[in-house]
Amino acid sequence: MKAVINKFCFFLLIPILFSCESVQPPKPYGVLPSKPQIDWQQMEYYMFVHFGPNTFTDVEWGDGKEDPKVFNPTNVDCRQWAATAKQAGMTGIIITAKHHDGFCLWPSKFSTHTVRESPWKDGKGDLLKELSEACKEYGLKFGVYLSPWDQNHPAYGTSDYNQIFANTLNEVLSGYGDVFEQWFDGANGEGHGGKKQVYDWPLFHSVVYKNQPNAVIFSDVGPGCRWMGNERGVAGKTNWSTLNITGFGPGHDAPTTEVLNMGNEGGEAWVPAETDVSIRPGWFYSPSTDEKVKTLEQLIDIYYTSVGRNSNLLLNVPPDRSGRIHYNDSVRLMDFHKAINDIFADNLISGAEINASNERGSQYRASNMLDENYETYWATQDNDLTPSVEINLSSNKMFNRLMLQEYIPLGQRISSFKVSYWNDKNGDWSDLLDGTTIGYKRILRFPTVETSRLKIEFKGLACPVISKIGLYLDKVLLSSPVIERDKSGMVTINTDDLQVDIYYTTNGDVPSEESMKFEEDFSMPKKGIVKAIAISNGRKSGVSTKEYDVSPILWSVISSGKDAAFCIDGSEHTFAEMDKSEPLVVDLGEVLLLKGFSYIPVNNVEAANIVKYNFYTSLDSKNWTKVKDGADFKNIKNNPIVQMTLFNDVTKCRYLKMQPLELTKEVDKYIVAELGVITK
Ligand code: FUL
Repeated sequence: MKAVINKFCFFLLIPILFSCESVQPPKPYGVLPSKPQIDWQQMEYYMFVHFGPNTFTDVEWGDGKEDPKVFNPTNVDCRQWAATAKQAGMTGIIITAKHHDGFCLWPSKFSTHTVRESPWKDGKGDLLKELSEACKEYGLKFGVYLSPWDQNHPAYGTSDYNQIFANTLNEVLSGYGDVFEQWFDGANGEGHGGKKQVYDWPLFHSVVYKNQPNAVIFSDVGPGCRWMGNERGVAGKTNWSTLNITGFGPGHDAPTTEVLNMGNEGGEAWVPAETDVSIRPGWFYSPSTDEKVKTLEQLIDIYYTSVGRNSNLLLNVPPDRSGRIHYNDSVRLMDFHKAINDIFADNLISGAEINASNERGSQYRASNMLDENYETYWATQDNDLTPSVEINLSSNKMFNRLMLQEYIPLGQRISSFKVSYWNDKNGDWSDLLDGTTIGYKRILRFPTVETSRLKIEFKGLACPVISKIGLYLDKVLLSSPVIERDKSGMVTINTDDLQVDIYYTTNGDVPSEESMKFEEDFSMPKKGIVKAIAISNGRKSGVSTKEYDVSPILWSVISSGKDAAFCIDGSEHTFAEMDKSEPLVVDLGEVLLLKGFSYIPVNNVEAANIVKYNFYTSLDSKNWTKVKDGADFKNIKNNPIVQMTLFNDVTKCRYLKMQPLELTKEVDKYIVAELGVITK
């Protein structure tokens, strides 16, 4: 009897075995990610930490001449950084082990400009040790940023430097356990005495792979992952993880920022995008940015334009001068994490029925897109490049977010797609959106629809291989109020939302329903701080903050130039355009005691902003004192944010003169959004 059953079972099994054997998985398309790149992509969101002498000197780029004694944090707590990252939902931390100033956060044998020479822990500290251990404790991956550009090292610009940098790299990558990402900054400026260096990238890469075979190498062009072309947090809507790399290199040799932003369809190598952006305006901590931490809405927006556009998000959270993450950043991160969790907690597609126009076989059925397992996916037969799927929800549902994920181990295959929903009113399908690429993860935003049916039509370079579809309702936050002050010092507070009340404070307190209600513009012509919140039926917006110095009410621009007065009208949205040969001269209308000035460039990487300049002050517009000689705004090309510049001494003056010497691009005219003062 036993034998009979066995035989019988065997015959039953034959069709199953046969059907399994006959359906092969789809063939991979184009270049493919390596296993470390797949693991890296699944990390999605992790922390960048900029920490070093610049934390204490209030500059974005130190010049390497800083006394190592400036690095003197009183209470470094890497466990607090790791705990914050973990609680914020992050998966790792990348630390600036050495920035352009050459200062090493570990006691390197190959430099005399390190923590060893600083007063921190009497020169016995090792930040990489503390952070790598904290990451291990909190289950986070550890990564390192090392800048080849080194303005301190005496060998920079000589034939010895590349080997010295390789030794440095070797030290970092062999001494602190696993490193998931090696971040190479492509910046290549001058070192001692204007010396330049040609970097030996093959040597640097070999040191990485020798020590950390699974590390993903970041640079403008990879090879592990790429810079996505701006520091604003906005990856391309079209974003290929493939890139043409022949003839290109990091820094000056990089492809255009547009190509970096979008990748190349059918590109030669798998080099996915990473979005690096700071939670504050600058990369390093400054007390002047405590009130300028990005709002919750800005962070959520960045999530959609990075993780939601096939890019990992590397969010910079710079520790303060004590060596801890500041309360303001930490609170914002927790709110951000909660908001993202809330939005994506409830996948409205669960329980839905899904039908595809084509299925490769039962192993690759459409319902694989509804489970949580990334490894199971829907695929069609090889020759069907334009299939569609129809989703029937069990009842009418409201949603405004669609998430799609390709199974990237088989390549990036979708080149476009179209989504429509069943419109009960018309009794027909209505267009919802058109998209281009998907990649590892794509999240689409659209106005809320209520429907029970959704249709997605795909177009692939090869047959689609889709791992997941999700539908969500983002109960969009109330918009944070926009605070603006005009030339005369009148402050107005606006919001896009209807039927909300705005409350504000001018004493630095966090506003609430107990605060002053904004009903009409108010005057604040002198220094001050305004904080505002929108509230509607218990729902609250994020808090907006604006800090002001004296308003330009009495000011006038003396130099000619197109729309010259726009650079002192209180608005960042308008700008003056001047001939490069002509300085910008401003009459303050009264004598002021100034600590420095502020310059707001036009916030666009393509704008002709000022990089290098001379700055003068005067009491009578005839006798000028040069207070800045050949000074420059660091990193202004990639990150065109407000520049706060302090003079060496407090200066009494009535007139200001700024003479540009170099612009972010080679053109004859420069532009200035706003010029302001920092009074004593
Ligand atoms: C840039 C640097 O110049 C900035 O200072 C910052 O480190 C940023 C992440 O990369 O290239």
